Amino acid sequence: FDEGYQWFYEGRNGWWQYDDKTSGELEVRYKKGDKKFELLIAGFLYVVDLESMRQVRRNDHTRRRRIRRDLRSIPDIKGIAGLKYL
Ligand code: V3L
Repeated sequence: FDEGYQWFYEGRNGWWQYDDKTSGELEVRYKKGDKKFELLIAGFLYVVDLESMRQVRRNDHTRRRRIRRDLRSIPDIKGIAGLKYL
């Protein structure tokens, strides 16, 4: 894992950090140069596309969110995987 980098998915008014396990998987795929792959997240299969930087629910393509790899210190982080920072 690169020092200081994290993975985020889009929320309504900011970004959520992926849980550590999923972040680790994303980072490994990213380093391998994978472009498109499936991930199981909280019981649902999502297709992650690292070229368009989106995650899309596999069985419902209307459920799409932007994703980003960025420094841990970006200001508009809401929390981790739905768990709000206080
Ligand atoms: N990791 C964890 N939960 C996720 C992820 C993910 N990568 N992707 C979707 N979900 P959809 P606000 C989010 C959750 O895209 O107030 C946040 O974590 C998603 O949770 O339609 O809008 C918050 O818990 C949603 O509950 O498949 O910023 C919640 O939304 C559910 O899967 C509200 O965040 C369906 O998402």
